[in-house]
Amino acid sequence: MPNYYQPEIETASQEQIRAWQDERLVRQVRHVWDNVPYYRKKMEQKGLTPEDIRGVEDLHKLPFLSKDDLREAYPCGLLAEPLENCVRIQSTSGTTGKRVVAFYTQHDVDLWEDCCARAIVAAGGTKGDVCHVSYGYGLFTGGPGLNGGSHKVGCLTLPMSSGNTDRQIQFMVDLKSTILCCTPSYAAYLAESIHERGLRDQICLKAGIFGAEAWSEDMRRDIQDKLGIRAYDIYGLTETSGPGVAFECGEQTGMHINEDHFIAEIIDPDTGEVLPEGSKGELVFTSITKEAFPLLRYRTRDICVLSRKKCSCGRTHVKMSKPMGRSDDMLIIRGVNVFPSQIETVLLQQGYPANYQLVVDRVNNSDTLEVMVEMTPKMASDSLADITRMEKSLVAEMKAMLGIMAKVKLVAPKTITRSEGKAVRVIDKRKI
Ligand code: DLL
Repeated sequence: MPNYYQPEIETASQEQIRAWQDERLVRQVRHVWDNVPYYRKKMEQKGLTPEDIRGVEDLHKLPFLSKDDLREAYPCGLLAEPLENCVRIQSTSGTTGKRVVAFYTQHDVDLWEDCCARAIVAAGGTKGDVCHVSYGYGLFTGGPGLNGGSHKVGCLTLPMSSGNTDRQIQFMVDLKSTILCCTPSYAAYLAESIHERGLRDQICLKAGIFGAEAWSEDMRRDIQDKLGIRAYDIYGLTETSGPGVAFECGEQTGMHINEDHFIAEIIDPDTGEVLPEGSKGELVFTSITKEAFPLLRYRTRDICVLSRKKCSCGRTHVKMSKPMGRSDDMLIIRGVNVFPSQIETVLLQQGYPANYQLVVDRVNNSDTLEVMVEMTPKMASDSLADITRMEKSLVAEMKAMLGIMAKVKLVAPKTITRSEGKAVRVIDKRKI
């Protein structure tokens, strides 16, 4: 029974990783050139042929792909295999424009599930575990990806999908779930609900695999404390297959990118220039093993840092930091760049739950930011004067973190709508 910790791959030397990437990149460029007229045209516009790409050192010559390219090529324009060789699609929610549809051959599904299996193993998962998958199933990649990974590890898999919190908790208790997979905001909600029902002692969870949205270190601590688990980050995007592109190990200091399948670069989001290791910039992925939907130099819009510092777990694959927001999630408020994650950090540090919503508007030609924050039940029982004092203190903390004034409104517990998938943190009325 393979346990999906694959030391010959996951602890390979830098030279070995590079050799795999060189060989696979050359093959992939040829595959795309031969089968994807859309990308071939982009290469031709740069005067490139496959012969110009002899390895990773030539990667920077290739044109970028962006979400706009994917939308333009919707639905099949970037498909690199005949449709009859494909066995699955997954898709983004399409809330910010046309949906992105990703295609998979059986081989692609297999490799994707291998990546998710590695993530489960890195979080301490083994054959005897009960893996409770509360990511959404269907077109969203979270449920199907972790479900497949869990099967491969040999865990008993509970395909819960999101929602129906009572049933989630009931199964957790009755079937003794040991690993919870869901978005961090849903994990926080489940933790809160478990405490309210007085069921904390009946929960057997030991680990959580949480991703698909930004979450801070403070939020990690909060969930870990409430559920008595270790919470691991997992990253991915529909365009590159789904979760499992990168995952955390026991060190919990960033996510190892599966470099045998993906080449990662960090670029300056404004100029496109490739930045040296350790620089903060936009993450770009090239998928070197995908058959149906291979993307070369895909701009994720996620801002992060890569590190090759030695990891105590022994894995040698490069680590990415938690995304520090997305360049397109970034709010520009009165000319200042604001990431929702900065606000979350302030809230959690001040002892507030991570239930908040930002409302951005424009009044008299000036941007306004209002932060609605839920109080804990104990805070809500404080006097009005105390609540006003807490609001003022939060305004000062946010000014220090963001550099701009925000209006803060403390609201009663459970008044901000809970999400069962990705949390809706921002309402930008300027765009409505
Ligand atoms: O969110 C895939 C996924 C499912 C990842 C389950 C992890 C777990 P999309 O819906 O296409 O795919 O959204 C991709 O979500 O570009 C990031 O901005 C964000 N994201 C994903 N994982 C993380 C994470 C899935 N661990 C977009 N931390 C990405 C912060 C994340 N942001």
